[in-house]
Amino acid sequence: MPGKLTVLEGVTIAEAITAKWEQIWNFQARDGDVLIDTYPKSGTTWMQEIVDLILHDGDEQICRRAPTFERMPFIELLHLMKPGIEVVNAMPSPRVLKSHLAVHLVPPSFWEHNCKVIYVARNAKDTATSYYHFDQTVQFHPDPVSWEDYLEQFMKGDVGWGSWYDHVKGFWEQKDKRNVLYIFFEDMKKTPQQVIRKVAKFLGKDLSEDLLNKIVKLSSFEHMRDNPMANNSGFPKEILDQSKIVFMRKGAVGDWKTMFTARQKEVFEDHYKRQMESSTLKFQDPK
Ligand code: PPS
Repeated sequence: MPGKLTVLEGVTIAEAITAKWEQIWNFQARDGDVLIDTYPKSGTTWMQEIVDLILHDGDEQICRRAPTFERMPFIELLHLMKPGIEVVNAMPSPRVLKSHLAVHLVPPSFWEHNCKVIYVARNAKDTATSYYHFDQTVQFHPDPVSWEDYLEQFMKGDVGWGSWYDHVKGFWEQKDKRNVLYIFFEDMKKTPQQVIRKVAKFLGKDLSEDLLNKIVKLSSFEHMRDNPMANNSGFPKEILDQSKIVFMRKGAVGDWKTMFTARQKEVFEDHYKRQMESSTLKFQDPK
């Protein structure tokens, strides 16, 4: 049975999440926790691997100790999968946690403890393309009917975790007021060394040139795709059915060109301009 979406404080979100909202909202973050927050399909898993490698000095074996979702739990899905809230509460500090929640839905304890938040944003057209494929695997979301319909829903924010526009702008507006490092997926592709250095500095780590290059290699698409502890292949099937589409799909910039018609591009870009014109946030738009 495909899942259903509802609306929570202006954000379209899965009923599977709102069913446990009180527990999620009351999540107890601690001093030293690191939160990786993104709109879905923006490079979360990639950033998780980078952060784990930085915190463990590039030790490949330690970073293969468990799948990503156990090493760095997904706070709004804890009730649906392992590790549950009890395991996460007992995890030693510093914990690294994952979320896709919009900035105003992030549990307040993260802000109260001034936790470091790493936000990754990806250009809208590639995000929509990646999400269309991914939503065919997500069991707690409705199944996309067609690409055409899905793209319209994406533009309206009628997909899981809501409007891409509100999400990326929401964190952008808060980044200087809170402890938020704002990173772009396109920069991670173009200059991984620079991004990894920036993330390491934010986490209080200084990387040697050798260690930096090692982390670039271990977090590359090819390396992660072939690493069962980093490619999400072990995600419970009841949540993610990857029998037709795998999680590590393409990892490219500009893949939107394989999906958008000329007309869809025109309509999308016109709508995009109106949504983003009042913001100082600028994306690299792969032509
Ligand atoms: S999720 O499910 O929302 O948390 O997905 P998320 O991890 O944010 O994003 C998944 C997309 O990121 C791509 N990916 C990578 N690209 C480049 N390099 C590396 N190392 C990497 N790891 C993951 C993944 O393939 C998804 O993008 P698409 O375009 O679908 O391939």
